[in-house]
Amino acid sequence: MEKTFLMVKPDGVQRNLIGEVVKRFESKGFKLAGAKLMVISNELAEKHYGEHKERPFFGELVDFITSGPVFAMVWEGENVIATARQMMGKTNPQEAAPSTIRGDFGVTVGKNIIHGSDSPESAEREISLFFDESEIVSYNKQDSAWIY
Ligand code: RTP
Ligand code: MG
Repeated sequence: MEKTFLMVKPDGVQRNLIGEVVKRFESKGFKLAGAKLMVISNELAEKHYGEHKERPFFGELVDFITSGPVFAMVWEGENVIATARQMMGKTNPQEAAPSTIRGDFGVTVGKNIIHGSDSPESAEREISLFFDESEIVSYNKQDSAWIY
């Protein structure tokens, strides 16, 4: 089954939105396969956001994502990568539709609550950057039969 990497950013943690975010993906029918509260090192932040290295906001982005604890997660389900991106909403919360996480809780592009992998390649790369194989849990859930 497809897996994605999602992360409540430092602003989401400080604003008590961990539960809200987890609730949305749980209620949707996705399965949590790994989760941890952690502070991202500079080195990990630069690797994670490597694609934005040349962008003018790169320094700010790294400073922000390392500024406090994040809640890192792996979620599993059919088409979870694209569906999670839809549930997050557009990068800029001012353009994100209501009922999306960024549309409901964010105001500025720099503090947009949540990160989610944007492709199967990013998901694989980000899961292995943040999680050891032993931290990914494989298990059966009774509700699967009512979702698939
Ligand atoms: P993310 O990687 O965090 O899930 O967000 P995303 O795919 O929707 O957006 P991306 O283009 O990958 O940008 C990464 C993060 O950089 C910040 N950003 N700031 N100041 C700006 O113009 C600007 N543009 C992007 C956002 O916080 C975005 O989530
Ligand atoms: Mg991105």
